[in-house]
Amino acid sequence: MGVRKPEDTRSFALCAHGGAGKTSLAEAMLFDNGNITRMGSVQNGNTVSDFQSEEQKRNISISTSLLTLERKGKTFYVLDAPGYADFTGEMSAAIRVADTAVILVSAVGGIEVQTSRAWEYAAHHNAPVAFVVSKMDRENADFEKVLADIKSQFSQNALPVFLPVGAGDKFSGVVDVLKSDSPEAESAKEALIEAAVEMDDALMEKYLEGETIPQADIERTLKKLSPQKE
Ligand SMILES: Nc1nc2c(ncn2[C@@H]2O[C@H](COP(=O)(O)OP(=O)(O)O)[C@@H](O)[C@H]2O)c(=O)[nH]1
Ligand SMILES: [Mg+2]
Repeated sequence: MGVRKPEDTRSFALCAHGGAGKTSLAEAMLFDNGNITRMGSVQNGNTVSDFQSEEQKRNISISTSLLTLERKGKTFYVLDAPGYADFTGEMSAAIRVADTAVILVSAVGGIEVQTSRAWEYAAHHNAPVAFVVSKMDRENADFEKVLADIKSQFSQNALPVFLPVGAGDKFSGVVDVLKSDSPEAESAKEALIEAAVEMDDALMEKYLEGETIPQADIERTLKKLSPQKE
């Protein structure tokens, strides 16, 4: 495994209301990365993250698990924090030590009590936040509503970097907004470009002169966009 340099490591805390899909997302990440050859499920009590017998019996996460993924020369530490109100200390501690809080919001359930608590903890620990909208494959999944609620309740700076394609049984995946040429992603792309140029005078100048802004410049600048600082 060798020595891991700090600049080559990333850590993020998965936080959400209980049942939003954190443990399932962690399992999917491990599967996608080739760490496991079969995806376990919370129902079957065979996920990597819910390894304690009490977690498997109750089908919920009780303590934070640390998962490690090696990908593209980087080491990712994924902290799967439990979402139930009894264990919020775990969530706060996970956010405190991680580089980023990844807050899952179910496309069906929307913002719930522990979602807001995750947001408050992230603000308290000054942690950057990325939202993931889960359960897009479920009936009544409503991405637009979740996005509108995140904007109105948490931050107008929340802008989609990936968009879902379809919903419910028509859900077929996601598109990378900056890389996409699809007309559906056009306004989201424009919003990301505008947010980037507003933070960088040199980019603004290029933008106003009608020049195309390189994607790398947009991505680099967007990293400074903090949802916590309105
Ligand atoms: N259909 C569907 N079910 C999901 C998804 N993510 C999680 N689930 C289910 O939702 C339930 C709660 O998921 P879990 O990963 O334990 O949520 P956690 O409490 O946030 O860790 C389980 O029954 C999962 O199988 C998803 O994207 N789609
Ligand atoms: Mg869990």
